[in-house]
Amino acid sequence: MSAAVAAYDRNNIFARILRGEIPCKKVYEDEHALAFHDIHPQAKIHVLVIPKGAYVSMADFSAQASDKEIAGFVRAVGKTAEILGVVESGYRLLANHGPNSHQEVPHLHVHIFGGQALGKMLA
Ligand code: IU
Repeated sequence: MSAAVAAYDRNNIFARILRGEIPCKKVYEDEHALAFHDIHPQAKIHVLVIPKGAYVSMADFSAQASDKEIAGFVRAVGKTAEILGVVESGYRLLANHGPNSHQEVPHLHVHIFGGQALGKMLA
């Protein structure tokens, strides 16, 4: 299997947040991931979870990351949802990639939306 791996811009805004150069409103952090509130929330609760490694997309992540990083990231998403208190009421996960999806920041991020009834789809 071959996967195209996108070039990673080490100065993208989320890389700078990970390096502590730019502050964020942190929700959760562990060795694999950081979760923080989106600066332009599109729902009552809108949090981003990012892996600590240098990955642009889920395709890059799944092709390049270790099983430990992948498991750690997925667990961090689940843990963040728990911390936010949205597990029972429900929430939505979304990851944009590439121009068709309007990915704005070229570092893999999963959006968590919740805290309110969401429309059927965000597309
Ligand atoms: P997208 O999936 O790449 O389109 O989403 C990027 C998100 O990152 C978007 O919701 C922005 O509001 C958010 N964001 C942020 O939280 N902090 C920032 O400094 C920047 C963007 I730039």
